[in-house]
Amino acid sequence: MGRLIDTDLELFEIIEREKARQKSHIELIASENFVSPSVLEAAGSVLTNKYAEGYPKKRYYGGCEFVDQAEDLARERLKALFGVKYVNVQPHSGSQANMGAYRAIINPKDKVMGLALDQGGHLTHGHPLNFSGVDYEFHPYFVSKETEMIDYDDLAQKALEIQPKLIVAGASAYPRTLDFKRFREIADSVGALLMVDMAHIAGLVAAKVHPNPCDYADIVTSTTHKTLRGPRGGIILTNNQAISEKLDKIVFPGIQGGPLMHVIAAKAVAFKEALEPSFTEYQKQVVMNAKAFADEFVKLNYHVVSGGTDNHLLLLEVKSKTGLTGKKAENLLDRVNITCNKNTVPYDTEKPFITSGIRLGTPAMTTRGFNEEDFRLVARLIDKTLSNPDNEVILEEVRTSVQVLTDRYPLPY
Ligand code: DSN
Repeated sequence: MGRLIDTDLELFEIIEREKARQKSHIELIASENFVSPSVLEAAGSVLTNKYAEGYPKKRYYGGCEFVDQAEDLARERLKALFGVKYVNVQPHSGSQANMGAYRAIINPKDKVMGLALDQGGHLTHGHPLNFSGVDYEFHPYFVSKETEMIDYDDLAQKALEIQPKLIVAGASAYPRTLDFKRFREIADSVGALLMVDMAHIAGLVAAKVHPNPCDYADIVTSTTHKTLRGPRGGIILTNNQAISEKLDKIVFPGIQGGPLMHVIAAKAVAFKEALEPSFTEYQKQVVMNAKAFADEFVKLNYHVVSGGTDNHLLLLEVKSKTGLTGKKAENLLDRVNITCNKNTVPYDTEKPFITSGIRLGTPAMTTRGFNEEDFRLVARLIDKTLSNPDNEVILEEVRTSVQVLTDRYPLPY
């Protein structure tokens, strides 16, 4: 046994290369963030050695007294963060959280409605190859062609026709505030349950810069590593005791075995950080940065989906202004050390692997200290890159500007 640098130089160097990439690139993937050294420390702690199947004080293994304390801490902090009565912090991921939530409240073959996957919905909201699409009968709802925002009237009408057991609200590429009150009213109008997957916006919700779905939904799921800025993992929240009791049995032993106690400890650290006033300031800046970013693209004559953003991300339709597909734009931006992902835009005519757009998020670079002016500059660098795809001199100029920016805001690792 020894340090990684001594025992496995090959892997050590891979990690060092990834660290250097993270430091030197402008990270705009809307679902990514940079955790604090404290979160990293807990995630890399000796708690990874411990098996703890079950829940605090009801485990199937001895020696759980300290991991019990870690899980209790995570649970209490999470309840305080979202003002909710019952939580489960064991899901290994957002997908596991969603599987647990579905199984707790609906049955196989039940009808469910979720946002269309090519309009911002998520894999676990009914993709035909995902367990959600296999186990349940999903029906999509859509954004309006005119406003590119969720068409709640159309959703209400479709819900009347379909009579779903469950409506799922939540998205992985939707730049606008979700109207949970309206979702609740629509669900109630057809006797459906409401589930909110707040993975993307959980940090904004915690900081009260987005309405809290826990006030409206029967069950809420999230990941912990996006705007919430914790380790990779999932969580489930509810105010309903009966749902909570069923859910705990479904997460373990229903779909998971031993919880990842090192990750649960890191979740506890992240929840503590999110309860601090500085986290609210951070989330306010995330949103202000996204607005400035979107505004600059509008000034540069890009089609910003829905005309702007209320949250941490924007969807940029690149094809009509630059002639490039989303895939080409993503690859080109990679070459100048700007990382983002191609993304379909509403009513896209390109296939999901090609797309007409890119998704841009502000959480990660806001963590590093970027402000509105920095994001306006990044918008201009993106435009310069996409407008000059074959001009190596200009691409080199952009790379230099990226390096100036990333050097100005170092990472603490
Ligand atoms: N893959 C995540 C995202 O990028 O939004 C969702 O799970």
